[in-house]
Amino acid sequence: MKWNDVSVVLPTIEESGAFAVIDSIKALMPGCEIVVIDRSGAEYRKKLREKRIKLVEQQSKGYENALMEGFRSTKGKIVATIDPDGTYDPEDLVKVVNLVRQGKADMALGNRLNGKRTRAMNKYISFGNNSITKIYNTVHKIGIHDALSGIFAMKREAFEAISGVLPYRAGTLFFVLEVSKAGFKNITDMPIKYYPRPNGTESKLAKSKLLYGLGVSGHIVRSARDYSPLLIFGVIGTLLMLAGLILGVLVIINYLNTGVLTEIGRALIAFMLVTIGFLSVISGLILDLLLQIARKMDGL
Ligand SMILES: Nc1nc2c(ncn2[C@@H]2O[C@H](COP(=O)(O)OP(=O)(O)OP(=O)(O)O)[C@@H](O)[C@H]2O)c(=O)[nH]1
Ligand SMILES: [Mg+2]
Repeated sequence: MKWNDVSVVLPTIEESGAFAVIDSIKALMPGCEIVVIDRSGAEYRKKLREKRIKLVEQQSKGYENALMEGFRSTKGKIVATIDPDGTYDPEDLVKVVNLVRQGKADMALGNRLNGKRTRAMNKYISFGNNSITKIYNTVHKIGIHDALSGIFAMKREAFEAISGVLPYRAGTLFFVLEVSKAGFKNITDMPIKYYPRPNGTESKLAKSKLLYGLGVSGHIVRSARDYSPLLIFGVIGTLLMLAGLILGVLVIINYLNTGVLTEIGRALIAFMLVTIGFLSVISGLILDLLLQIARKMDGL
């Protein structure tokens, strides 16, 4: 089988596992275009050049920018990526690429989670990834399971549709979100394997994983606010009101039992929670109304 229609982009910062990944891809998909988008030192780049791949020296910063820059310099009808740090199996890349190649999807992703936690992923990342994927699926009505996967592929047209978008810090989710916003809704995933990072190599994103997680979550809340403010403000507001009501009932029970109103502080907090919750729901309704109007005006 010929693979000339496929381009694979590998993002690297001093990633020692990349050389083996390049060899595997060449063996598994002979003829495919391999582009390495790199932000390493001279020594590493020298070794990369010996691999006879297309080396692009990254001008921008960050993972999302790296992939955008890498994809822009490809030619294939299908563009794909795999994190070349030894945590993914190139055979899985072939399977994911085939989903797009066979016309089964506009975009396909590897799913490391398979509904449960893999040992290679720490608890915090796994929980964050799971929650983000669930919120994202609900808001955007897509059924993927691993929004931060390091293996994905898409049709060239899907990439062209988003090639002008300014990347934001959301990892793979940035691509999923923008591709679906651009009208390529057929986004699917399939189970893949995931291994711990090889000993002696360090994560490039993990140094700031908490910050990264916060960045991604911030983005989710913003996009939920823009897409369905009623959902996000409604849920937050309802939870606050519920908490306030429970606290209020406890204060009242205490008053009925003792005959004196001692828990004034608690009563005030309960009142505040209910008020803020109510305001949040009202804000959701108003933002939702504004969004409906904006959408109508867009359509005119
Ligand atoms: N060119 C480029 N590559 C990057 C950048 N940030 C991360 N990478 C590469 O992108 C891939 C994914 O980054 P990782 O550090 O493995 O992130 P991760 O998979 O979330 O973290 P681990 O679970 O620790 O592997 C790796 O091959 C990195 O070398 C960047 O700013 N530029
Ligand atoms: Mg990794």
